[in-house]
Amino acid sequence: MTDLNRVLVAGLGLSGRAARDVLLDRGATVLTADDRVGDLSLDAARDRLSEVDLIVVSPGIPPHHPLLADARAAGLPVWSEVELAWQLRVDRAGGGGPAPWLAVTGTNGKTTTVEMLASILTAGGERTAAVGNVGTPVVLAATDPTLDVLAVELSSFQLHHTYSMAAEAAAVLNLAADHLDWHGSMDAYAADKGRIFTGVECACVYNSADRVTEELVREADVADGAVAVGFTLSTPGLGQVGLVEDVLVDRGFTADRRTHAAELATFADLAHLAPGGAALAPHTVQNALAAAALALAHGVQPVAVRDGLRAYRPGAHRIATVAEIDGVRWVDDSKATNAHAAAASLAAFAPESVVWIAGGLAKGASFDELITARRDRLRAVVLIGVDSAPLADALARHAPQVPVVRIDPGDTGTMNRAVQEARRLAVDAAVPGLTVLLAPACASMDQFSSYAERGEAFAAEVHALDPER
Ligand code: UMA
Repeated sequence: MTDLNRVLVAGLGLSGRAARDVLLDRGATVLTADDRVGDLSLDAARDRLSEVDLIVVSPGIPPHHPLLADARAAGLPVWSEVELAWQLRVDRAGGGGPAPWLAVTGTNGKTTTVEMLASILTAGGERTAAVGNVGTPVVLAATDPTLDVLAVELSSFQLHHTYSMAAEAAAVLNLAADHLDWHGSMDAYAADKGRIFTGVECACVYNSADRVTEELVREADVADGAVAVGFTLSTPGLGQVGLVEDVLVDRGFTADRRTHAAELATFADLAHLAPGGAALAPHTVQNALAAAALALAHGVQPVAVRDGLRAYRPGAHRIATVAEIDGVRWVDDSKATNAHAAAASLAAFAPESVVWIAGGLAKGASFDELITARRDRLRAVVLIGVDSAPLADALARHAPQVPVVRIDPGDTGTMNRAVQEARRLAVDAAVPGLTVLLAPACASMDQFSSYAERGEAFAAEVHALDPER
């Protein structure tokens, strides 16, 4: 049993502060270190390791950081805030032990999926919260006795140092190259994602169209009796949830699944999630099916799936129309922080209809596949960020005919300049039905504090274009 009396909390962001507070409440002696906050840097903390029995590390600190290398060499356990949360779970006020966890990971769609899941669980009468990478540290929810069940979004960073979690049900939505600078390789990234299935009690949910997610289930060490359930955009076979025309159906959990599919919801229940009245994006339906599968594994009734999906409203910065000015639609998808998400975003628009604002921190990714697959959508491109060379090179290789404007990272008012350039390019194009789309395919932290701040800066500049508002 790890001693929790003397703990170093490395990183004092959202999760580090929550970990510190919960540990202090339990009477632990807590040392904190951060390169930006307080007076002990991560480097300086390397000399204080003899004072602690455990390190709780923030997700943004990569495993190759010298502090963590020293800790491993000294035999000190290194936990994520999620591992701490699992270890400190409290019993539910209503009895029955700690609240079970329904966990979601994947390269894209996990925030939407946990929020859909929380909405379905709420419709089913459960007291729940969407927590984890979505924004609320898991350790706060796990120590809250009023919650019946948790909808937990987990990033690969969080899973890397998580060892004991045994979710009631877990899903891997998809896997595409991301965060390779942090993990070192695609295999290491996939392996960390796969940890979500370890010890699962009831159901491992995978994407039938993404073989890697299915392999992760096959390789997982789960509890006896746990089942694998795939989600598909086709007619589901036994052991899947999927579609019969425009109806979401279940053949994974319903008692008569050998012969029947149980209706869960229809496309009409999701109609409010189609951008600007366009067709429902395939990934939205996949996310809804994954959320439904996790909720069914927990035991909610099919009617709660329908009611929860109807009630769900997407968060900000996810293909949100900010304004329509002089016939040009301005769309904020700042949440598209990698190539896979930007590809899904661009797919929602007609050929040659997008002035695309992209760039930021590339995180070691390649953009060749993205540009090859979506160059037909592009009318023009505005590149922002300190690291725009990989995107600029991919555009030059695969879409040389598309005009590209690069905003110098040394310029002040990056987003102001990007929006002005995008407007000029849209006006010059002089064709109807154009969209200026912020879907950067990159993280934001080079020039903004978060994808949310980047999206808000975009919206503010767009609104400033329209004096009528
Ligand atoms: N720090 C250092 N030295 C370093 C790196 C970081 O001192 O070398 C310090 C920073 O100064 C800062 C703290 O560590 O004070 C930052 O911590 P953090 O970046 O790990 O972030 P938190 O504020 O704890 O937020 C984390 C998640 N952040 C990351 O994974 C980078 C949040 O996900 C999450 O919402 C929050 O915990 C609550 O669980 C954000 C994210 O960008 C949304 N996630 C990535 C993504 O979705 O792609 C994985």
